Amino acid sequence: MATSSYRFSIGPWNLGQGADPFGPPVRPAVPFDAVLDTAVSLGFEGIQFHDDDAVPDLETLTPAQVVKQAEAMRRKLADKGLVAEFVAPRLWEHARGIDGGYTSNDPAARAWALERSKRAVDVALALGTDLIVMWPAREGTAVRESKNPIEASRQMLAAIDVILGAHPKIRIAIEPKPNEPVDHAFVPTIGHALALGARSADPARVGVLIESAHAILAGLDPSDEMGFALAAGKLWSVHLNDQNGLKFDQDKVFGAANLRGAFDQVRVLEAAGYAATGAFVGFDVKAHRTQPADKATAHLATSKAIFLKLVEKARSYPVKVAEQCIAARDYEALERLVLEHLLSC
Ligand code: XUL
Ligand code: MN
Repeated sequence: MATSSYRFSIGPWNLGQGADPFGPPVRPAVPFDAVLDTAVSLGFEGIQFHDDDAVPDLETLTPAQVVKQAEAMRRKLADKGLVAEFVAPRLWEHARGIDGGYTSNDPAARAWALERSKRAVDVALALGTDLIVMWPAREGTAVRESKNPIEASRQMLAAIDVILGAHPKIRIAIEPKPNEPVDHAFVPTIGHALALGARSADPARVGVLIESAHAILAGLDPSDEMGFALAAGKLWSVHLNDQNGLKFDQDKVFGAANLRGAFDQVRVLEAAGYAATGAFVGFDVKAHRTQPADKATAHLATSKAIFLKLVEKARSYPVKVAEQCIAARDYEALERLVLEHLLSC
């Protein structure tokens, strides 16, 4: 079975130190080179970057210095047989982005966010990728009346156009999340993201990255969200993970909370021939805080192993029998067929 035709990617934030809002880090920081070595040893070909993962302290450097450092990173990746998948401008950690970037009420902060995003485009191109991921982290509100949602929607669209304008080849994958760190985000779902993209200066260059947990947090089914984007030819990356209901963004191992939901996601990727598009499968998962440092890559290995098992389940799904159930409108029989298929060895 050619399950190996999928390309897998990780980001350095997937090897975290276990800090949460109630407790400090419990594991030593993982040096960037160790992230790359982990990627190689677990069979991940792509590296996902926040702009300053690739070029630390990029705000203190000239644009030319930023490009030089990103080019050096590209060579480092190539030496290990790795490639960059995407770059995301990290607006949410900087002091200037405290109230959001593109939708900040402070015009100086908005100008900074656009400049920083243009630097992220430079970083992406120097790393050899044309993909910018836009996770609109603090583009929203905790106090609804603090921002004007009409103006904010226009500002989000304007930011997309600035990024598209930075280079004719650059593509944007919007990664919507309905909440966290904000209470309500301005681009909370795939529908919002695709609607904005359709109104942009070049709709062909705006697509989406779907994270399973983000869809669940919006009360939506990740596989249907994927189907919606795939039907439009807009699914340019995925962050597969899981989420145990409506709470904080848990980034659990793929399938850990809802194995059938994970199967449905794999099924829709298979049905669309996602692997053949060359787009990556990322697992935006984090190790439990309880996990010892020397075993803190298991969440990535497990997510990938479960994904590959579910690819086999999708390929061995009894399609003919399922079609008979559907033709007879016997959805109870279909339910049983799916459950028994998932339980079969
Ligand atoms: C946040 C999230 C981010 C993005 C990249 O919830 O998923 O890690 O994937 O910035
Ligand atoms: Mn993500």
